[in-house]
Amino acid sequence: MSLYRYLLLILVSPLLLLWGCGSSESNEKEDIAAGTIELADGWARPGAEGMMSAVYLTIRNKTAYPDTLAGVSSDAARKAEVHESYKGENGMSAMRPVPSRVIESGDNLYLQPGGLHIMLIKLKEGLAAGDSVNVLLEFRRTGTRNIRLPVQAQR
Ligand SMILES: [Cu+2]
Repeated sequence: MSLYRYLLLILVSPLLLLWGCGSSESNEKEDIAAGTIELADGWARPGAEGMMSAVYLTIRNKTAYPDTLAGVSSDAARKAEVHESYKGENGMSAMRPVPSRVIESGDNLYLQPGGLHIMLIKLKEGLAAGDSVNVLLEFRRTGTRNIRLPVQAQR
């Protein structure tokens, strides 16, 4: 190693260490202290008036306590439920309502195609790609959260 490179390394190393301190792990701890439930990657499927739509998102519990997703609603539909998809006896995929779901501190709850989702039942108006939709999520500990999500055909 040339002397020049050696000196450069000595100069740069402390900077790398500083960057290391700003790693995602310490950021996560700060978020947990701040106590947020983070809602990310949300979207809804298009649907015709009177029919259904499915809503998907990621819920990250960055609080220091478990929280429970206790209910959902939307002004875009007569009814909204949390559903899970499962394989029926005949191998057909089916879905059923999930009354509530606990999210441990630091855990993520993924609502995604083929798994958990929010079902919007009897849409008051048709939803088309490019529209947006309001969804209310009720958390037992941190309260109600409103999120506005894009309607899109696929993710
Ligand atoms: Cu469903």
